[in-house]
Amino acid sequence: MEQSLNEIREQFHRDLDAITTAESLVAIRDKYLGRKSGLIAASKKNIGKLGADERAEFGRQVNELSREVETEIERLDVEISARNEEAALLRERVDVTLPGTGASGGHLHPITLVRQRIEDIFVSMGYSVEDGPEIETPFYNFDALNIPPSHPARDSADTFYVSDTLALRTQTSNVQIHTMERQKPPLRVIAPGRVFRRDTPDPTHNPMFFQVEGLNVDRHITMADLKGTLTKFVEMMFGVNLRTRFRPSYFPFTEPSAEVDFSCYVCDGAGCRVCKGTGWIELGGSGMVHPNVLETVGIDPEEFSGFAFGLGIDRMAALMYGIDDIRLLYENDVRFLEQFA
Ligand code: 2NM
Repeated sequence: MEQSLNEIREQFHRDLDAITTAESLVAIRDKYLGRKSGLIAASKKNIGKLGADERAEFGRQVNELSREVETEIERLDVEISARNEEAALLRERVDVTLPGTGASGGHLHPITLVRQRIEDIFVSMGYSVEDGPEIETPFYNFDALNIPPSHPARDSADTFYVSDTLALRTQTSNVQIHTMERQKPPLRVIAPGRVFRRDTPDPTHNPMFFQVEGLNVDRHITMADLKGTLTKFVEMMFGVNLRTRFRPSYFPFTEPSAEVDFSCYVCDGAGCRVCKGTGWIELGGSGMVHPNVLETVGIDPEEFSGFAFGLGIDRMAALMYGIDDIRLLYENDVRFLEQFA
């Protein structure tokens, strides 16, 4: 009988050594401790064959084996659970010291970056930033600017008409006209925004582009104020020690009118690729506001005078970022735009 219990014990330990999972542990419990067909229960059936003395001793040994099996199974169950948990932790381990993949945030368009710099410069000089409609009547886009009814710029070959009475503005001057109708001088405003012209796209032209126009109306405003203002702007935008020059020109809305150049910031006037060998870079157009324009908006040209200018924002962006084709700014290819984050 003792031999038999020892055999069960040895078999149990061999079984225990062989198992690795909690499921097989349940099977072992059944095999040894099962109430009906467990090996320990089965060995109890022989108890009747024993004498009274042996019976008590056998009962004690059976109970001891039961407790031992119970304890061992419990111990192994805890061990397997701990092992499983450790394996799971290893499997799901996250190395917090690895570099992150980074969230790609958005950023401003290069034209917006340049526009904001321009706005900051003029705001620092006391200008306010004004906005206006991109679809405009011929009055605000042409008539009020002293552009005659027969002027070629009005032709549908040059201007996008959306109806008989409305067109996409060809410059932002409509904003200055609206502003002068509303406000009495002194007046210092810039109007940045989109403008539209029926041009064939090429590296320096796009049918939609960005302009900033400026207007300063007060008593005793002269050409000297214009030159001082734009020279200061060039210094703040492209670098100190740069010079400007004003070449006589013609616009219907200004008299006199002038094209503005500034000395090349790459070669300082010696001539290079950026200035195409001339030493000068074109900035834009300018002039003294035509008396007819002032009169149209109810400002007395005998009492007030003003200067105005128009600069290309995309041209400046192309210059500052070394972009050789202005159309790249409008394709919205993220691989291109990302360079200006
Ligand atoms: C330019 C060049 C010269 C201009 C004129 C006016 C207004 F409304 F006051 F008459 N605004 N902007 C102007 C003057 C625009 O663009 C090349």
